[in-house]
Amino acid sequence: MAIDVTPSPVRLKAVAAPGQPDPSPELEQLYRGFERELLVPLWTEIGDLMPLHPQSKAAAHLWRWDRLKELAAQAGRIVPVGRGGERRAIALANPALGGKPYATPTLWAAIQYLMPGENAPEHRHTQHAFRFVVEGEGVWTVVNGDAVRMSRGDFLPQAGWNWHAHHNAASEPMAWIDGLDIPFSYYTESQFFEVGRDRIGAAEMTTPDRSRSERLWGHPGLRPVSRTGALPATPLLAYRWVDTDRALAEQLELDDEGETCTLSPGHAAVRFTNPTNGGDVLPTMRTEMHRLRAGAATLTRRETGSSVYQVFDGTGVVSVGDKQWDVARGDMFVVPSWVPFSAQASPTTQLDLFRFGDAPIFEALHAHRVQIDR
Ligand code: 1HN
Repeated sequence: MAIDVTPSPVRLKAVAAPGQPDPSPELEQLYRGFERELLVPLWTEIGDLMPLHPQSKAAAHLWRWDRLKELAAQAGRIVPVGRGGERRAIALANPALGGKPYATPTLWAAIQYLMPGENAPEHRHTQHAFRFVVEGEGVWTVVNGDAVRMSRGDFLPQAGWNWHAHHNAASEPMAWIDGLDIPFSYYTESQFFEVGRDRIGAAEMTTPDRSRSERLWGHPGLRPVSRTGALPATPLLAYRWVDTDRALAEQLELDDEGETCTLSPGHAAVRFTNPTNGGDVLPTMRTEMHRLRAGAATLTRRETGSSVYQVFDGTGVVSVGDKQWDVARGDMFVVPSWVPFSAQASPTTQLDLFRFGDAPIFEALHAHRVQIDR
């Protein structure tokens, strides 16, 4: 007769602790019975299942841009880009998430690298994505046949299920960062993926200064009257640095003139929005650019959900829970759920921080909470 020796994944230990039944042979026997039948009692688990406040599994962690760039360049020399692997993208793996390519429990963040003349093949997926460019230019991302230039400071959202490919038309390699809701899609088992053409058409290899999407949607406060419906994600494929920079600079000027328009004195911030409904650019991700005047600091803030930051420019000090780092251009770090965050620009340079987070998910579920220490 075959004996089923598959071990139960349930492991229960009788321990003497407040709120726990006293260990005894009968209790051990009960727990072995639970294990055999794949049952877990609430009284052994309640502290982990129902903490008094979020206790993220993720760790606060920082990745240095010079290390990311160096390894991405090395990958550029030895790893081809093509069908199958799809992208030369190298993800931040949070040290507390078991080696998975997850920066936080919901967010993927990666450095992507494309050599001169290279093409990343066309595909589409339901995961929402964006690119943000901390340095360089020369790559065009081609979205549904629309070639969109990528340059320093540009933010390029890429809503799920749009065809996209990338093409480096320059004589230099280029790196940028990708943010996607891959871990969230993974847990919710809602992913679809489809390959497109191996090579985009010659007509899409053009390098126009302005994409079709910008010509239609990239005019502040103006929308085409032929397109009045609210869309779940932004149709604008590039938010240019000249506009972001000016919005931040003018917010700080108004702050100087005594208008209360910043988050705190010397801390300007703008959110990238969907021009069809004024909300976040993507259904699952919130993206913002923050600027701290030289010497200025943010308030200390914590919120449900997680964020990833990249230093766009300047130097300063950031605190995430009990960690503190001196930061410079390109450095990336993670702020887990409900962990306090603050930043301070160095005394002599302003600090620009690009931020993306999963707040739209929490807001949609009425689970978003923010606490600010004033
Ligand atoms: C993807 O399509 C891109 O298009 C970047 O650049 C990162 C990570 C996983 C799956 C698809 C891109 C990705 C990705």
